[in-house]
Amino acid sequence: MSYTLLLMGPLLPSVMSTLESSYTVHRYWEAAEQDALLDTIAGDCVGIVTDGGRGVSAAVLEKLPKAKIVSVFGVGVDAVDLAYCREHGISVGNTPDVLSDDVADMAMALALAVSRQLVTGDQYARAGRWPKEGAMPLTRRVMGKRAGIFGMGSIGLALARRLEGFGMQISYCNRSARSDSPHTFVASLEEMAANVDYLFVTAAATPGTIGAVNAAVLDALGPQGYLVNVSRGTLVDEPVLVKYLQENKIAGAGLDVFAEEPSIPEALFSLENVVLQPHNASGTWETREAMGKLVLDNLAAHFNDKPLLTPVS
Ligand code: 8YV
Repeated sequence: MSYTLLLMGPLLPSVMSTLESSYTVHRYWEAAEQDALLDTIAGDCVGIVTDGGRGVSAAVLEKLPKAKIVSVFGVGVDAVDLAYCREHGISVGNTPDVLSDDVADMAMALALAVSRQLVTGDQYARAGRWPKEGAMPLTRRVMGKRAGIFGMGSIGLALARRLEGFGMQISYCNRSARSDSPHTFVASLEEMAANVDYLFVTAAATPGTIGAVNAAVLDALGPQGYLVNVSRGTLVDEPVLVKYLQENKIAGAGLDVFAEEPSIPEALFSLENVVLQPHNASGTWETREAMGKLVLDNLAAHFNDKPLLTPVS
């Protein structure tokens, strides 16, 4: 008899098929009556699989008292009710490190795209404007500029390695200085923002970081500064960011994440100083396969009474 799991949302097809060949899987997002599904499986369901965006709420967890593992397809666990899990002895596993290079690549790509106006240039070329109107407007150099990284975890470190290749002066704002980083530690986000051309957001969403990129930080970044966010939209005061972009109070933004995904503030769609992505920084076949393997390995470890490979502490 296989273990019964609840799957909150769709994952990579290969991961879902391995999951469904090893476990009895109930698909929450497809259920017409979700509460009824929870009632039906409550006596059997011993684990939950979800992704970083969906997570799992206390309302679902409390209906499944036998579920003692939440295996998350993603590094961010802000959508999982961790306090509930802690209180009820539920293990939580996530997928750190395997996605850091892709997320750092996306941060770099967004910085390049918004500074060099890649999307605008592409549209200019495709619309046949070059032969008619001549060269497109000039853009801004990236090489040698000053970069500040908010959140120097595995993704921040991977990003710093890329920024070094662009000859950037790098500073970072983190809970504490890192002995394994040669870059300049700045305790205050506002102070760091005042001294950089690019502010990269790579911190996890926690009560201490949510809303941290506020008007004061964007004022400090100033009209020559770019914001790049590959973490969570909730770290930024989004209405203020939209206003600042409309009024050119910052130079531009590269955004992979938003406060109310999958909604994106419509006001951003008409702005040329913004490059948007639909939360796709970890979205490569290679990384999603590696994330899926970790999700499955964490489940296997749990059901074999072994420590999770990548537990959330
Ligand atoms: C994923 C993420 O997009 O790792 C995270 O925290 O946000 C992303 O890698 C998501 O979890 C997959 O749906």
